[in-house]
Amino acid sequence: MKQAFADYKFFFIAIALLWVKTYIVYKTAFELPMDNKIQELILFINPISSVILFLGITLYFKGKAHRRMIIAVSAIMSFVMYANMVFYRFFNDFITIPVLFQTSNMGDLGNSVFELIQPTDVLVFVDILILAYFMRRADYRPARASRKQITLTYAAAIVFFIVNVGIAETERPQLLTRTFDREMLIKNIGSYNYHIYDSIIQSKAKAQRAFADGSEITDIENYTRANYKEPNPEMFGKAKGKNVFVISVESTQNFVINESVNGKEITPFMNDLIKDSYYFPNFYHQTGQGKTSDSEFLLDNSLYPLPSGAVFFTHSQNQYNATPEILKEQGYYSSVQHANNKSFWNRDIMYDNFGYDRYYSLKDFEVTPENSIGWGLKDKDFFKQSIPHLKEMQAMNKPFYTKYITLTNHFPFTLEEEDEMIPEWTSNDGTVNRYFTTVRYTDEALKEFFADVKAAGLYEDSIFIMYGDHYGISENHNDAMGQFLGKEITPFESTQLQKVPLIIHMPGEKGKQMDTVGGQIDLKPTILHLLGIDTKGDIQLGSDLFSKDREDFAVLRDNSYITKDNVFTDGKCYDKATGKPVEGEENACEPYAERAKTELDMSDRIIYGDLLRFYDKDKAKQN
Ligand code: GP9
Ligand code: MN
Repeated sequence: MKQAFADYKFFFIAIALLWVKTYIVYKTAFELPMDNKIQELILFINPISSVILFLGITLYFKGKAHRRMIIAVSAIMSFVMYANMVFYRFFNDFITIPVLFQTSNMGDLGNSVFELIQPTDVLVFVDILILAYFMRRADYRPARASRKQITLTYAAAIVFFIVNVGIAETERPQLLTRTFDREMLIKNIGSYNYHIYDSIIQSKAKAQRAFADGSEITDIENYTRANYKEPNPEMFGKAKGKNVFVISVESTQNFVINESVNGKEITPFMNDLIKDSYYFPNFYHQTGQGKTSDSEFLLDNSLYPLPSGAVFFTHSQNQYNATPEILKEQGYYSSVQHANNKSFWNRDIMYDNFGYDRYYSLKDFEVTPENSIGWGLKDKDFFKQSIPHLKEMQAMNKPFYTKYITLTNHFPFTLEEEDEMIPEWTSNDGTVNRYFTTVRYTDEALKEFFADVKAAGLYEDSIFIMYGDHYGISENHNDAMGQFLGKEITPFESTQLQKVPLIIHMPGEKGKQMDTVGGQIDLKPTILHLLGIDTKGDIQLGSDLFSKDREDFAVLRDNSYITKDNVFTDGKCYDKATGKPVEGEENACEPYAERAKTELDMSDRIIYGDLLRFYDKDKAKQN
């Protein structure tokens, strides 16, 4: 035994290094709040099983090859860790396999990646260099390990894993069978095991499609039929035959509306527009890891995006019944305008699938270093350059549906001084400080755009639907947000910060504030009904925001849900009036719990099983 330790000295040192390093990264690079000592213990021991598992491979090699394998395995595992660190800085989340294969996205991150990488990051790899140096100096060349030694090593990995999961199960029952969030998985089984777990989940998804059969669509159809809400007769067809401008306003949260920073209004144009529009202050984004693309998925399908990965990537081959396709039947021409690579978020493929006639992407805009910042073309130039596209669409002699996706108000929220309409805020959180200034810029771009649309003679015959795609300020910035809002950011407040503005502007209509609780899932039936298109019989999980029968309800992709009076998040039911967990009547949220779960599950089933391929809409409509 002692001999084995001596023979494979560096093998054991490598295990210890990787193990301890992983723990240090957990504690320094991620925010993993610990409730008690047991959780801390679980976190400490959770890397060991996978570290042994993977470094165990090196035992199949002898001499120099063994040495090289130690370096290779340590480097790969450290790199996986590092990729998670960088990803976390941006998304406040951990990588999942589908996201990992979005390499085109990762490449395009460009500027943001630069902002996310820090000089101290080299520390993640330094120990490997030192290890390599000492192995060489010691001329470490062990003989091939015996079968018994290898078996013992793997047995140790298994034992560590069982002990790990055993303790975790007592802490968090049903950890692996129920869907918890990624943070909880990392905390309990560790980042490497999490990736293994994730790959199993993803393969399962692949299998799900293969095994799905047509009968499953029936109960989904029954559910959506039963939950269908009759349109408000005063609003149905109100915008029949009009052009539709959908404007996805990057990272814009509702808290900036009617707010000032250092005495300066953040969104003066939108604040004005709201006065002549239908404005929904209780409207939530429902996106997951697919960010903007998830919001687009919600918009055009009235289905939820996925609990992990971006549905635009993972299920772009599915059958959908998206808005552009429906509008085509009604004689509409549809397009998207966004000055980014067409393949970003796999948009080119997915748009085609949704039935968009045209995608005006990067190559359709003139993008130069002068008119770009951060992620690309500045919003003002983007809107300006879109006017000729509108003329093109107009020349088709058909009404059009066009979706704009803005870009300037994107992390890291940079702007040239000449474009700053209001100065940055002055907290010690640069991201939050800059956010207000870039939101203000986008607001100005919108103002100019409306003027240009009017000048082009397109205003009167159109309606405008503007909404925020998702949050811009993640929970990593709760301190500064707390300072801005003058209150502590509790899980309740955090959920309320997921509100994004929704403004429906119809020229000639006065509009009003609509307090109904809703989300992006409701956009599709709302828009179609305004255009006088019936949605009864459609498979949709949202409902018309103008419907008189509507219930106040929104489910977020992290399983939180919001009703008229309550917010359920983080396992607690909060009272909106007080912002505190409901006391006494614990059941205030309970009647909605089942519905929230059912709707998310149903949506996942539709997507994983590609169930819409079994749905004959025309036949269903006749019944
Ligand atoms: C990229 C833009 C921003 O094309 O939509 O993407 P996001 O990071 O917000 O999903
Ligand atoms: Mn976005």
